[in-house]
Amino acid sequence: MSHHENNPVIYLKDYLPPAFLADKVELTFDLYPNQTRVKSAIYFTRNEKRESGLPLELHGADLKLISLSLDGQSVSDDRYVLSDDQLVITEVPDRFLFEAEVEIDPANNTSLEGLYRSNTMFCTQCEAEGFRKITYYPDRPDVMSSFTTTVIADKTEYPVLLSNGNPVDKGELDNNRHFVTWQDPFHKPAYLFALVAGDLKLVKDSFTTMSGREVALEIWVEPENLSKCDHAMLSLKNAMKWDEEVYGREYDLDIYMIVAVNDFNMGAMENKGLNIFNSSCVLARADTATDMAFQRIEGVVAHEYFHNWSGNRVTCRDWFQLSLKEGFTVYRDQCFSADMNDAAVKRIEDVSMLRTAQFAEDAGPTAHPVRPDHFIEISNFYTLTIYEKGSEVVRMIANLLGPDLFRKGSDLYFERHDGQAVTVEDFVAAMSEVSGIDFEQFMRWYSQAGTPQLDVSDHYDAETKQYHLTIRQMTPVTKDQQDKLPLHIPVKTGLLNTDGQDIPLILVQGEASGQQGDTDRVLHLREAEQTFIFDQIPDAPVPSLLRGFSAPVKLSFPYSQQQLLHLMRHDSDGFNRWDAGQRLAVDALQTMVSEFESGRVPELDSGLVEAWRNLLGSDLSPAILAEMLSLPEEAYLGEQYDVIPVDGIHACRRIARKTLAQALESELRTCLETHQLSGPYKPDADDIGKRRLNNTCLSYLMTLETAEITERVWQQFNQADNMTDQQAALTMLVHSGQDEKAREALEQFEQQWQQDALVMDMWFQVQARRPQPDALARVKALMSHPGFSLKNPNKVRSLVGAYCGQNRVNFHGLDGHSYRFLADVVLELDQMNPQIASRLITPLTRWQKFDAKRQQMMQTELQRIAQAELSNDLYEVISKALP
Ligand code: 0A1
Ligand code: ZN
Repeated sequence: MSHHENNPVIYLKDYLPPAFLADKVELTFDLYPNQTRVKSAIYFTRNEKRESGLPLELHGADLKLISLSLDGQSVSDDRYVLSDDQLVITEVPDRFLFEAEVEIDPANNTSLEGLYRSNTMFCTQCEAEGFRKITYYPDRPDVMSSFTTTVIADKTEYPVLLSNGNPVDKGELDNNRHFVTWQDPFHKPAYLFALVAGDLKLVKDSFTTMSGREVALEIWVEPENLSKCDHAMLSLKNAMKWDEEVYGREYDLDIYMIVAVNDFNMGAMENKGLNIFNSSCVLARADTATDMAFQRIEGVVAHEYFHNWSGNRVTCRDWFQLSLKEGFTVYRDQCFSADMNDAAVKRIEDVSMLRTAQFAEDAGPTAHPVRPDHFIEISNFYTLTIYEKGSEVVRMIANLLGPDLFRKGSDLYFERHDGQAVTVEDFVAAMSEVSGIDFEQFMRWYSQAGTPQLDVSDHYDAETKQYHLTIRQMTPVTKDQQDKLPLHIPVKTGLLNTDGQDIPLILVQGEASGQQGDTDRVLHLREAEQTFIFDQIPDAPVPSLLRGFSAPVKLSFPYSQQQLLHLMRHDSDGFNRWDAGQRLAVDALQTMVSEFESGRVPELDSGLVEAWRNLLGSDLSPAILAEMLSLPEEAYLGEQYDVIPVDGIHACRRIARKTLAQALESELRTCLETHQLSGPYKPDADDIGKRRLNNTCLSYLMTLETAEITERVWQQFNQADNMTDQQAALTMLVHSGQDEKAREALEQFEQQWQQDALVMDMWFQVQARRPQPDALARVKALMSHPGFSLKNPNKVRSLVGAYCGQNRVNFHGLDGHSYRFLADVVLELDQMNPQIASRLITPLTRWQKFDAKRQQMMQTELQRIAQAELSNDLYEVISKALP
């Protein structure tokens, strides 16, 4: 690995306030694809929090300096030092005007960070440290300033010129050029700066805020996408209303803009007043987007909107505090989506994702705390841990306080810190102040990496009628942290009697919130081991533990099949009803995998078949039924092992699905008939639930591979008026053993949708996930498809990301070809887009979880990558992942 002395590790403990603050920033962009000129005028003042005499240090990357002056005087060569990433000017006064002009090359900026081109438009991405690719600046979130931005460009090619805040001036210039000046009165860090120029079309609406102000809502897209903006607009209005009602937060500018771009590293970005979105997170129409896409759009639009308070008005002091804005904002968007849809289903989806993907991150070499204490490249820390686990930590705080106090706490946090750049401690202090709760031990959730493991055992004493629950907690060692301390873990608990009813809980030992006699109480686990004793329990109960997934932990309890069936049927907690079914399925599948591993023919436990039969005969809502009927994903099953039996899991899950289909064929058919939809497509919770259930039933039936079912799926593929059903049918056909049908369907789909890049992403993805052994060859061939491009992150994710991340049997094929393939792609990609390269490599970094042969092959590829000249991003990940 090339020696990276210019990629130093940055530590939280080294934080120092900035030496200079910016009071006002004026920018002028003269846009040209290859030679854009950026003029800056920055009014700096020395920060009293730092010692006098410090030089002015500005960040800068890939900039060509044209001119430099202080208070109108050009700066002589001996007063400044220019390096690859910095401009340092010595002997500056306490207050001065800094002016510079730089030249940049947006057309060749393939990193999609800073100012770049997407198709024919110009756009920016500045979080986390992209502004330094635009001009010299103290590119850190604790430097907040007002921005005035003038954008100049060719009038014909770029009729629309946008930046943050309000438009204050515009006009015509020579040579067919024009300009617009934007002013953002709110002080913001540079990472929230944005600029867009292009030939864009507008969808317009408005929102009247709770104080009666009218806000213009604008969604800017390429002309062909005008018909795909309604859902995003509706989601935005719903989010604005929700934030007023639930958090008392009102929007602050007169205009709120969203722009859809095709080339974007992440989902979207909360730039002040000018959100820039990956087109996949804005554009939806019934015939082009799945229910999942509709719901993701609703969530992401809300997420970015909510950042206006949790992130923009109150921002982060430094990037170690990233989860301060992200964890809180994810928690807010999860609650919003729960309110807009089926709350129980939303919780199940969020927890599934956390337990599958975040737990895996926590167990891998890049594990880090919700608040990391060091990094090389901050872009590597936009992770499931920061976002999803961070949200779970906020959720625990919210649950500890209850809704009223949590609202008081958030009000205090926003009021006290409006316009400031703050820390996790500031957030928790507000919550502690309004509630009187002591969060000292709880703070370890922010500093300690790894997923806590809870081992629970019980004992019922028939004589005393007492029930003992003993809980042990242990957080496994992670790469950077050897010693783990006990956490404060809220374990929401209920006890079911033999009739399935909740027993009133009278706790005589141990700490819990709630009243004596409540039927569900939150046990406060603080020690490494604690016993909670319940009194007046008439018979041995079945414990319902961690209700609603009250803490992001793994919990094991020696449940019998009978007990799980009891919980599945009777638990008053919907989440735990689902989870009991999942535990039952995991047990059954693990038994099968052991059989498979020892060379026997695995058979599915008849208890599971009967449980699924009961589900199909129950009166559960379609949405919940669909969730409950779904077997745990291969990735989640893999998580249950130290060494993942990839092939066994895949084979046994297939066998289990087929066994269920054979045994329950008539029930599945009946279910399918009873939930038929009528009327036009609606992406509401009810219809989404029905479509999900129907496609779940149909895909079980498809495992039977009869001509009749195949025909039925084919009909759905052809006749569906919505992409959810069409895509589901396509997947069933392509993932079945019927190659001819698969080929035909793919061809037809391509014909129908080749002009629509987002739909084609699905076409790539379906093939990438195909379980048949030709998948790798197909993926390689598809990389030369005219619709594919390594420069477009959505395409890379849909094809290479989906194959390596979601096609486990094939990716872990014993010939090692897929490992080599991924390494090759990552090496090529790192030259263009380091952020995407370092994300894409993830599956190879998880070698610890595989057998010796696979481990060795995976490590070989990591070592091969390490030989190359790498970006900071990839270097950091590879160096952690190497054995
Ligand atoms: N703050 C955005 C996510 C985001 C982060 C980094 C980006 O570029 C490297 C882009 C977007 C959010 O949470 O939505
Ligand atoms: Zn965010």
